[in-house]
Amino acid sequence: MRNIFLPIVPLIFFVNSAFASTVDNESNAKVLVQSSFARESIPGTSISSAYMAINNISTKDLRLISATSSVTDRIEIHEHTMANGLMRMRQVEYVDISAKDTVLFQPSGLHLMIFDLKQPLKAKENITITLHFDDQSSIDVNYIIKGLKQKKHHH
Ligand SMILES: [Cu+2]
Repeated sequence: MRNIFLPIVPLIFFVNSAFASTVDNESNAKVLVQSSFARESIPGTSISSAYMAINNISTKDLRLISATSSVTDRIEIHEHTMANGLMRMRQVEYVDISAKDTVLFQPSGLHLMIFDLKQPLKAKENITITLHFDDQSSIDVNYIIKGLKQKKHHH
């Protein structure tokens, strides 16, 4: 996520990967979604997670209330929290994005949790997720699929 605020080189990279989606149903843009990506699904599972930065470019507070996609019938808004040194996640009903503010969905924080994938998500493919807001507006966001991190599980 930190790349967002770095100049020039990362921006060119993001533009090339078609990261930005603007505009809502009405044509007066309310949110700008950047740096959107989803994780490749772990083999043998039908879950994934998706991340992005949602910038409310309007002058009114907005509330993200749901997300939908053709790749599944079940996407939840989740949040990671640390409790007694353990990473936990829980579902949240909505996420408020104040006027002119940006909310980050990022690993170890807020994320879209994708369940019951109809097909596995493969690296370098794209999916579309529609974000729905409490003012009835919505936005289709393109998410590039990133490969799984090659990290070993230690205990
Ligand atoms: Cu989750």
